Amino acid sequence: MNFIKSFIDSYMPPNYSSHGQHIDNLIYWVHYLMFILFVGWGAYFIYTLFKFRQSKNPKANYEGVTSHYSTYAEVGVVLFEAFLLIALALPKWQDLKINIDKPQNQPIEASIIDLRNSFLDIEGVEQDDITTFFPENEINKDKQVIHIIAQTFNYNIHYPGPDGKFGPRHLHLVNDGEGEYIGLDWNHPDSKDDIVLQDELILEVGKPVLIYLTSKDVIHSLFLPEFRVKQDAIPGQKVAIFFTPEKTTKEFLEDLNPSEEFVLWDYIADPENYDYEFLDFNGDQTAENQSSLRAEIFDKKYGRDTFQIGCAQLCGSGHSAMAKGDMFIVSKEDYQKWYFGQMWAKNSIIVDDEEWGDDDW
Ligand SMILES: [Cu+2]
Repeated sequence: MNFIKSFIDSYMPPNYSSHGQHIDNLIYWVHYLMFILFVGWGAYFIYTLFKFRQSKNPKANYEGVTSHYSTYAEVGVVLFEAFLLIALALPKWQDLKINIDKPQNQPIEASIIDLRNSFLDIEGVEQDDITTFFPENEINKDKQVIHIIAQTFNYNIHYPGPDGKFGPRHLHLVNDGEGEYIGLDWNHPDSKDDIVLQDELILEVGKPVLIYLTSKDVIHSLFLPEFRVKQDAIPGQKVAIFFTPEKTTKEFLEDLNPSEEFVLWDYIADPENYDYEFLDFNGDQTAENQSSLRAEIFDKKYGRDTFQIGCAQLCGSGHSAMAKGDMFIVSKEDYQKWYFGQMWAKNSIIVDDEEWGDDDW
């Protein structure tokens, strides 16, 4: 059966999630069983061609089969399928969807603490600003909980922010023209620290991800092939998806071409007020961001784009454009940096508002 496995492997993307091997094994087994059925039915077909050939059976027999073997065989098939469902499928489902290991909480990286403290030297920044927007207990929860709201033809990604609470979303607040794609009520206290991105998913490697997926308009299907995730996004339903990414984008791309160093901060789309020169995550005082040229540059450097967030449902005329290569799996330290940068951007907006007030504008 090894030839089936290698045939399938030649068409499968690499697997970088902890549960992915189970999915792959299922795909192998389905093909093994189908192959056995194919050979069995094919042999039976040839046998009947021979047994009921015209020279031996010049006249048709209208009586047919009188034995009960076929009935027994059918009962056998039903019992076997019941066994597959109850003894194999249900426990495996539970294994995959319910018995999820939770990693131990680990302290925030020392370099992030340094970064965080260095902001205290800046004029106008209070200890409270830092602790409000970068509380240590929230950045390092045991899993990443994210809402994804699909629409034609984008994915809106909603992070809860340090308070761990998702702000409420309302239909009447949706305004695509103003960039309010998910109708988040920004005046609600739970919303003030929320992060909303479009077509950009940043995840920490090795930490379980829990995504609640829904859709704003038609049925889409969130597809992360390298992580063996595919789930329909259905309007009016909130579907939970669990997976744990096991490889960073950096490792993935540098495996493809070890001679080209991947610098994360050059390619993560920079939000408003995300001051790269100031935050200096690259450590070289450059603020140059090339996220808009990413696909082109990566194709040249590595022969392919980074992980794609695809849509696996024919959702409309723009469906084919709904595969966006903007999913970054990052190290724990980079995730904390990114998170801190987001919170810093929000914090500095608040500082700006307080300093100048609205009257000056
Ligand atoms: Cu779609």
